[in-house]
Amino acid sequence: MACVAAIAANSQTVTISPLPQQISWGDQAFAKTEKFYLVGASQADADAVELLSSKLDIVGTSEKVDAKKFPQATPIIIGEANDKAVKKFKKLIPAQTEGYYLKVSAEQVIVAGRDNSGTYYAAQTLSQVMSQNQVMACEITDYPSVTDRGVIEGFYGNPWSHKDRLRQFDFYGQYKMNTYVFGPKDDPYHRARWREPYPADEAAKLKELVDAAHKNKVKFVWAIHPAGDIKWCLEDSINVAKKLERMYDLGIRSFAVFFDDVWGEGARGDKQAGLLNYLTDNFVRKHKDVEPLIMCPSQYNKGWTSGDYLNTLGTKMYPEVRIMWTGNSVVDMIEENDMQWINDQIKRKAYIWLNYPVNDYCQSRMLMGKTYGNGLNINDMVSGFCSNPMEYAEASKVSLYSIADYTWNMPAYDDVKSWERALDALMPTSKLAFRIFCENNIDLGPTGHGLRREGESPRFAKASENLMGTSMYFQQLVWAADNLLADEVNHPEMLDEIKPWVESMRYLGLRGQQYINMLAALAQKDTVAFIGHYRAQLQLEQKQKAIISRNYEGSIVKAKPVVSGDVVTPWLNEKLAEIVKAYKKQYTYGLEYFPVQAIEDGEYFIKVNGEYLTNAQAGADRVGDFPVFQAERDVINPQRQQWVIEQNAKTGRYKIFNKQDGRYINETGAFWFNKDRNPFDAAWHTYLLVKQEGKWSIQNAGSGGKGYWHREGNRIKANGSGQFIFEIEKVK
Ligand code: LOG
Repeated sequence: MACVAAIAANSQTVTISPLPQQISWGDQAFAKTEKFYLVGASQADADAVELLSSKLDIVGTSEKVDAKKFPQATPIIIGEANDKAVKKFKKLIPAQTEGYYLKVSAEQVIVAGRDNSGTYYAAQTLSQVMSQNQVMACEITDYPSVTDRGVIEGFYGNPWSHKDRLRQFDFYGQYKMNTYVFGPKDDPYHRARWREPYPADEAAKLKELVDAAHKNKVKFVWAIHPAGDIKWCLEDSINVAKKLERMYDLGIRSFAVFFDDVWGEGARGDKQAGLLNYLTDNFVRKHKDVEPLIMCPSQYNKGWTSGDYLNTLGTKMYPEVRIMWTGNSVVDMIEENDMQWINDQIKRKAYIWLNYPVNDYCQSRMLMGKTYGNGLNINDMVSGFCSNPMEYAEASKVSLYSIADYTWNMPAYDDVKSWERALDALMPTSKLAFRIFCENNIDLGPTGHGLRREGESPRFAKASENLMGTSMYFQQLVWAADNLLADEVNHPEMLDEIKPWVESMRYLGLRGQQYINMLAALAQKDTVAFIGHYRAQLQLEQKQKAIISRNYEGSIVKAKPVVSGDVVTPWLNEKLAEIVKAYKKQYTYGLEYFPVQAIEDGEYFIKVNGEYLTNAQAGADRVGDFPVFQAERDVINPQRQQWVIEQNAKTGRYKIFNKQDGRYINETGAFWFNKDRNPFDAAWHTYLLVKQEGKWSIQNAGSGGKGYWHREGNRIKANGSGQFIFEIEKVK
């Protein structure tokens, strides 16, 4: 025992984030309460000096190491490679830009940067080392794997607030990310009204942001998105240059031009290259302190490439202009082969725009899981690596913490450990509750972009093997939610952001408990109790469904939270449907409390104006043809006009298939059938049926969008408003 305790007392208790390139720990150097004096402060990076002064007990400054002047204090020797104070340690400082050497010992601390950022990062690391109660000696040689590391605010939806951004910059400084690209799609002066200057008050705020970024050694890259309506003429080239010039006046020194998500004229590679070259000549090169431009192409992922667009950019655009890239598709993780391919096309190193953890295309989900899937050997193949996050700035930090880890020390990146450290750092005293929250908010569900994230609700499969485990799991959800909702210590801004999801998780837990109660009531044949719990469950479900995130006036995107949308939620919905079915089979008591199924499972004619929807070319394997309207009953093959309509227990939506050959109708109104995915795709091929004054509307649901079926010529289409036009009649 004594031996174990001794080891514990003499080993470090903190893991530095991001992981340093080289680190060796020694014995105890001093206590957390140690006093220090600074040597070299007048020449050293001012932000680094300020940081240490705010975090440590600094009793004064001195020109040289002088034990007599501050007998009770330890010297911190600080500065950049050529500064007087650190000159003699110059050989120890790594040659890489932003590199640093940090040595903590009982006698002295050395904080030596290759450049200003290096010193600042050494100071950041030192403040992490100092967070231990017994501060252990250590020697660190450190530098980044990727030159431009950080975040691109590039999503659709509510842009981050001023305060969100200020907090982000502190976070980037803390975890050594050096880049922030400003490109929120719904900032009017970035995109829709790109020609206009920011109003004075907004410009002043931007100036404040730029200063805050620079204090944290973060490059503030301001992006313009003129592609929607730019005219390829000198006048508009001048308009872009003018706007950049105005942004320069606010202190911005790095710029980007975006052409993503446009088609037609705005997407022409030759014209875009021309504009970037014009801006390089007439704006960048006119200033001594402006970085080469960054551009986001229209074909920004491999799936969208065609013609010689990329080659045009690669050959016509000045080689110093950096080109952004999201990977093999819009939302993708990046690997070595992918980098090889794109770099060959554009004849330069692509600048990665990683569309994760952005959730603007799956707004009901919070993406709180591990950040994995990017190659660990691509650091020399990229000219930058930025993550596009969620409009939920604080919640995004779980992933951004790992992006910082990954881009700083790529070969050593471990997504699992990084995620664990992120939870610790972000919610130190609510870690367990926060962990349960994050575990249940991981996957994106099926989306057009296809990315899925593994491991949602990882403990549920085991837990739900038996009743006790299931009950415990739902209790945990409630416990974690209650703790987070009551938490007044940790990270209030984060809790505020995730609150709608936390509340939804609480309702999910409570509903699960009611399900367990329903099971017990059924086992005991207690119909009154069963109906009681059933009703309680319904009420909870209604409250859960009423939760809306970002529900304020002027909100660009409101979201209906879904928690564990891939695991626990569908499981519970299915179980509830099953148990209700089982109850209805045995009992009649309380039937009036169950919602009436709009249409009973069965076989139907589907008609518009008396004409029958008909499977005219039956063929079980054919896809893509579509049913047509026919005035007459088909007396030879009556089944061609008979449609089986069944409610899907899992989703409550209806599937519709033809009696003749079993083919389904898909979201475009065409036939679909997939042997591999038999019987059908519940996410895509299900509908909502609603009746009003004798007529039905059939609406796409799930992944199929929300379009209503309507009649176009002789067929149905599902992209419009065709409400209450269908006659649905039971086949007798
Ligand atoms: C947009 C981006 C959006 C993201 C995810 C790029 C280059 N552009 O499909 O603003 O946040 O995908 O929805 C995009 O990724 N378009």
